[in-house]
Amino acid sequence: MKYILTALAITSTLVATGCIKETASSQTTTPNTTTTAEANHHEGHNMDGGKTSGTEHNSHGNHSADSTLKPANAIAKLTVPTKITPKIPVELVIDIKDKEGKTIDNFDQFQEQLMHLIIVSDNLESFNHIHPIYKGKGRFTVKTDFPQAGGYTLFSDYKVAGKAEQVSILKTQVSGASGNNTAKIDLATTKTFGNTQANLKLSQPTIKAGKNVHLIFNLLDTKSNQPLKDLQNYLGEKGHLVILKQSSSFTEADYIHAHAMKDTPEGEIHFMTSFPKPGKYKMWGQFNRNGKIITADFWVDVQ
Ligand SMILES: [Cu+2]
Repeated sequence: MKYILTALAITSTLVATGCIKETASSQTTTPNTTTTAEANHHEGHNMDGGKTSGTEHNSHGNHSADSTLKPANAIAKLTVPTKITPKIPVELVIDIKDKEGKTIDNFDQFQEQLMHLIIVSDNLESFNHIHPIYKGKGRFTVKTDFPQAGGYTLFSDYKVAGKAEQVSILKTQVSGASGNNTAKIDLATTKTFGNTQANLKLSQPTIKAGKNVHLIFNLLDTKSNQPLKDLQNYLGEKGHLVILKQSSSFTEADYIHAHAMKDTPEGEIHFMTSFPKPGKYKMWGQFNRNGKIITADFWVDVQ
């Protein structure tokens, strides 16, 4: 099954109107979603406006059977309070409309939710994965806080009923003296997150852009030093992996969401994906340890 992803430039506007800020976003692509249910063979990964790039087997595909669906080309608008202060919860309102400005009413669930919202700070230090509640008439809301001052990008991932999954990019600003906006790139492959030690292993010594790579998260209990035995499914899968390419201004082309492969050894979570372009990428693996979500983040360098 072949299909072409057409990436259009994202138009983002930040309008301050009275007591609210609004950010509009539109694009017409399906997200870079990797599924392990099948390896969709579509050629190239079209960030560059339509050229296909070689015949490398590329597993970027939609969620399983969705690859025949058409994009909805919906537009998301974010409304937040005028002033967002670090660590104070605020309500985020996301309205989904069609190109004509008509409200979209019906959405399909995927990964057990109607919308997945990934929020990252511009320096990629903070990561938040939340699920806005559908209020009807195209409106999703969620309460959250932001850890520090500075710019944030929100990747709102949803599926208009009967259409392909899509990602809309939204941006917002958190007030206060913003610290370091440059990403701290740490290429360590062993890190400890609470009582979990995560080791990242790659199927090859260097990751090449456009080539499939197998990412293995080896998870050990820090007390027993044994592979985790208390892993449970998270949002219907053994784990989820969000990958973002370091960028001064994110687009949906920088976003990859990979799903864990099935039938892997205890304490190991495997992902298969490919990175579209050379650069530094940060990834956040999320796993469910007996009801508690662990987020394990790593940087990788793609040649
Ligand atoms: Cu989610």
